[in-house]
Amino acid sequence: MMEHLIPIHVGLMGHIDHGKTQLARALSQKVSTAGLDKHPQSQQRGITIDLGFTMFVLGKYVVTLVDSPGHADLIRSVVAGAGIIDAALVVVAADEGPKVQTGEHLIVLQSMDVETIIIVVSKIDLADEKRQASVESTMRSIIADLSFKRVEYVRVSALTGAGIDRLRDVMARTVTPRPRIRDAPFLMPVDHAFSVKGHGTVATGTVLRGEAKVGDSLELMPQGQKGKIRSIQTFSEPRENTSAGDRVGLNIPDLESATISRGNYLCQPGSVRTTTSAILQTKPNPLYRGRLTKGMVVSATIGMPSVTAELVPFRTEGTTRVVEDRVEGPMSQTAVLLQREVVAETGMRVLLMRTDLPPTQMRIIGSGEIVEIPDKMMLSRKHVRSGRITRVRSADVLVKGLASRKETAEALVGSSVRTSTGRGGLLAQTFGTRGVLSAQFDGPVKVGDMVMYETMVEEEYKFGH
Ligand SMILES: Nc1nc2c(ncn2[C@@H]2O[C@H](COP(=O)(O)OP(=O)(O)OP(=O)(O)O)[C@@H](O)[C@H]2O)c(=O)[nH]1
Ligand SMILES: [Mg+2]
Repeated sequence: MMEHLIPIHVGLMGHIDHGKTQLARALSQKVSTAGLDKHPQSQQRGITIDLGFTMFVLGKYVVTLVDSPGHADLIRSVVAGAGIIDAALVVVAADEGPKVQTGEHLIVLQSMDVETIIIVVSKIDLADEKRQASVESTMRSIIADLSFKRVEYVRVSALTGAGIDRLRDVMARTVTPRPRIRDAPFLMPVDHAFSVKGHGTVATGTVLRGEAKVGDSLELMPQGQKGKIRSIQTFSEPRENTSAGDRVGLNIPDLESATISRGNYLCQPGSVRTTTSAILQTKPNPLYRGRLTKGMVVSATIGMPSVTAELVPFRTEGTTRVVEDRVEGPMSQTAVLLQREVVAETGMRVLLMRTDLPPTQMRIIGSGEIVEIPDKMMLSRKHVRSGRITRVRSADVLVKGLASRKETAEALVGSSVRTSTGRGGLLAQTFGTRGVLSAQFDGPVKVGDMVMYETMVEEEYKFGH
């Protein structure tokens, strides 16, 4: 029956304790195996530790709610969730009003191109009408500075049920699925993997594109292991096949559940590649106040997995990518060097974050889109060799220190140099056997002036080098 409904995926985001999980319970009919706050630590601490999935039917839609943790340290789960949703409910408690992670999650959603959001003012049983209106109006002014396409406002209490039906109506009217591409190789990021007694490994996730059916062989990436689908389920209902947009559990006994982690992908064998570096077209977050420097270590979420990465900003001169030590103003392109291999393809969204900063500061540097995945990340750096003028003669000038041997000096003949005083010159010929060069300058120079010879050195860049 569920197979005739259109699947949509809606994230629940917002500051810790603002009532996301309680709202998921109020809206839902079925909780999945990786359901709400099942983690033992979750029950102990009374907070959400990991993504939780529940579902309910809403008119022609079957809605999967993706409940995320509000705790600042668990922001990577929020970003992972943002990659698989069509819209989000941003929950703000009426008693507390917007807090740090309210804003941070809004930036994550905007960076990940989630265009439709519903601001849910929650716990209205704890605040009077005036207070509710004030929280809503603060949210309206925050939203005014952001670029969401569609924003709705609803006030609810998960405790009394007030506003829940209206929230359902608003969701039915505003949330639309992102385009689902069926006619493409199967691709699904895994969010949970576990072993079921008598069945073996089950991997759950949201199918990003393509189709698969029972009996098909899939490849686990980046590991590269293959396995056959024995059965498929959506919220414990068995089915024969699945396609883009579905939330499914795939039973693949050939795979070992312990080797699968969040952000691994199941795909049509041979259809995706892995990489340890990529070129990003970046969209800086205007609220990020920190500096960007070469080799800066960040957390990069590429599709679903988060990886420690180094940023190497560069500018393009002709076909050469020249590394910049520091970026003043917004960077446009950057190389990202990853600590480990991940699945990547051009067009994938990447979120760049400073997880080393305290969560009260803006941690999101910006986002980007992968525009190129080179086989080797080759970047160029300006290399400066310097020497000094040792003698000024009537016909030429002698320069020492640019080379130490005649052979090296010979290689420099014909090259342009300049002095620290701004004179341009040409290295004309070698002089003697010690690497001294004879040069001509375009103006007066004197003994002791520094002479610089600049070259571009192209090197392969890797994380940690
Ligand atoms: N009075 C009242 N309390 C609520 C309401 N919704 C949630 N709560 C309470 O607020 C506390 C936090 O609720 P949760 O739903 O777990 O909050 P959360 O946003 O999921 O928290 P994290 O997942 O840890 O970020 C719990 O004690 C809930 O019982 C509400 O509508 N009214
Ligand atoms: Mg929760």
